[in-house]
Amino acid sequence: MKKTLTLAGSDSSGGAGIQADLKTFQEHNVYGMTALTSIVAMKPDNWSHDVTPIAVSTVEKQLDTILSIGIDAMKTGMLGSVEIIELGATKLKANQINKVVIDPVMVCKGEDEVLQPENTDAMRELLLPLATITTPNLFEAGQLAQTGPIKDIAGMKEAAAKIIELGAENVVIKGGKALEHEKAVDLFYDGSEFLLLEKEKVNTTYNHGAGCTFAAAITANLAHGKSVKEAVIAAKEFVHAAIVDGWKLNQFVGPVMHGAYNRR
Ligand code: PXL
Repeated sequence: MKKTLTLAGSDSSGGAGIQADLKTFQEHNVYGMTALTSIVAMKPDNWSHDVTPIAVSTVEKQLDTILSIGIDAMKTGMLGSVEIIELGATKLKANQINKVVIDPVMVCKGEDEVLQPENTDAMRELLLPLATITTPNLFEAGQLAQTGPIKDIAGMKEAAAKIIELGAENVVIKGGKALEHEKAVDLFYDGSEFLLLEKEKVNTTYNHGAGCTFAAAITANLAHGKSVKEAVIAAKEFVHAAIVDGWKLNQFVGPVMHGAYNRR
């Protein structure tokens, strides 16, 4: 059985975070383990997010448990603090983990809580050099590459090149629906060849957890031994189906359907 780790936060509403990761791992027939970094709760009346960080010493104990077992691949999600980013980088290096998906979560969709610039700096400096692949959305790519807002494919290419310079082996920038383009485009770059992954845009707002699900699917595919490019291409199919079958959970949020691909 292939084993995977997610170092990420809990989304109590079940669509994103470690919940998305575990559901996605299960759908890929890998054994998922979790090191929880933070707990996100939503206010019932307006769904504003409330984030409780987990003590760094507790995150470390979880990582030590999981790394004593051993893993085939891992991902990161919401990390919450510079201390946790530093801890993650230290453990990754000490254990020579070599299939690492860095999903540089900066802010939840629809939330405009103040960015923590020190977290972005720490992710750029400590985690990108350890990344087999990083999976920023347009906003996160602009922050990591320090290119400013990205609007088009030329901007995505410029940011992707910077992110490779910063030390990531591969990058896939999620253009999604926000990009000024007729299709939903993600841009994959391995330092030598750009690959545009295009899909019809899905007209839905029920896509909560799509980013986490995509990164978790890449992680599971890497654990199974796929090449990075194959892992990304297969993950895009998986998350596209999950978005097509996204559904309304309540008046505020609609998660992707993590099991949609396998049910087709
Ligand atoms: O979708 C980003 C995200 C990641 N991780 C956790 C979250 C969210 C958004 O809600 O709650 C734990």
